Amino acid sequence: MTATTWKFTAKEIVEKPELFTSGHRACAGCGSAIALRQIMKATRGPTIVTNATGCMEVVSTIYPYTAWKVPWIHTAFENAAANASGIEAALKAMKKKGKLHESVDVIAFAGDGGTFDIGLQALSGAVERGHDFLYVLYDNEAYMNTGIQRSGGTPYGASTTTSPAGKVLLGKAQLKKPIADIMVAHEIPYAATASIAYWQDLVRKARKGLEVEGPAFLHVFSPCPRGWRYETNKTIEIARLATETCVFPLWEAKEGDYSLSPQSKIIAMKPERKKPVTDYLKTQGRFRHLFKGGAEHMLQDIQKIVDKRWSRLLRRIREGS
Ligand SMILES: Cc1ncc(C[n+]2csc(CCOP(=O)(O)OP(=O)(O)O)c2C)c(N)n1
Ligand code: SF4
Ligand SMILES: [Mg+2]
Repeated sequence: MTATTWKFTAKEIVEKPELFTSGHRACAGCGSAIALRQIMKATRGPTIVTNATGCMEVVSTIYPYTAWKVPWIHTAFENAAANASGIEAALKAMKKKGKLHESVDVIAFAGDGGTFDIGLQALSGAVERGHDFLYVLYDNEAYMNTGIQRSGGTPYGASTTTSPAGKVLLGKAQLKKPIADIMVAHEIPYAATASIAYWQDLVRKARKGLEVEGPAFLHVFSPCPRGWRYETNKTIEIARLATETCVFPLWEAKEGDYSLSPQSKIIAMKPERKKPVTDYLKTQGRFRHLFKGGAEHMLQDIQKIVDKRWSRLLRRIREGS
C-alpha cells in the first residue's frame, strides 16, 4: 500500500465510510468513542482491530450486536499488543505460503489501565520485536469500565474511587506516567500524542502510524464525562483546554526525533497564549476539592509539573533528541 495523497480535509474525512458505527452503548459525550470513530477514518484498506477489555470493548460488542465494520478480536485486559503481534505474524505467514496476496493493517486499541499499567510489558515486547502495527492508547485517565479506579495515567490531584479526595488525600498523590516518552525511548518508527479536539491532526497521525513500517504508538487524549464529572456537551472544550494549557501538548516523534504539532507550536512561539492550568482543572468535578480552600499548594504543584514537562519537551525539540 502506498502513502496517502489525502490532505485530511473535513470533506475527505466525512466522506470516508464509518467503520466504528453509531448504536454502541458509550455514554453521551464519551471522548474515547469519538477517538475510535475518528481513527477508523484513517484506515487505508483491509484492517483487523484487536481491543483490550475496557469501556470501548464493552460498549461496542454487546452480544449479539457489534459497532465494528471490520474484523475485530477481543482480547484480555493485559495483552492487546501481544494479540496484535500474533495477528501480524499470522498475516506474514499466510503471505509467505501464498494464501494471502493483499496487505492488511493491524490496530490495537487499549485504555490507560490496559497500557500504562497491566499491558505495558506486552506492549514493550511487541514494539521491541518490531511488529508492524498501530497501537492506540485511548486515555480517559482511569479504569472507567470498572468504576473509576486510578491508573498510572490518572493525573496528580485527581479524585477517583481509589484515590478519593477527603481528609487524608487530596486526590491521586502520584504523577501521570510519561507513557508516550517511554514509547519513544523504544526507538520505534513513529510515536505521537493526539487529541479528539484536533481531529484532522488525529486522523493524519493515525494514518501515518499505519503507513510506517514497524510499530507505531498513538496516545489519544479522551475525556470521560462520567469519570471526570462534567456535563456531556463539554468533552471537546475540555480536550482543547488540555492542549491550550500544555497539560497535554501535541507532538510526534519519528525515529526518536520530536517535533511539535501545529496547536502546540503556536504556544511555543507565543508563550502568552499558554493558559493557566486552573482554566482546565476548574472544568471537572474530579478536581473540585482543589478549589475549596486549603489546596492552593496542590494547584501550584500542578502548574509547576506542567511547566516542567513542557520545558523538557521544548528542550528535547531544540536539542533534536
Ligand atoms: C487481569 C484483569 N484484571 C482486572 C480486570 C477487570 N477489568 C476489566 S476492564 C478494567 C479497567 C480498564 O481500564 P482501562 O484500560 O483504562 O479502560 P477503560 O475502561 O477506562 O476504557 C478492569 C480493571 C480484568 N478484566 N482482567
Ligand atoms: S464511562 Fe467514560 S469512557 Fe466509559 S463509556 Fe462512559 S464516557 Fe466513555
Ligand atoms: Mg481508562
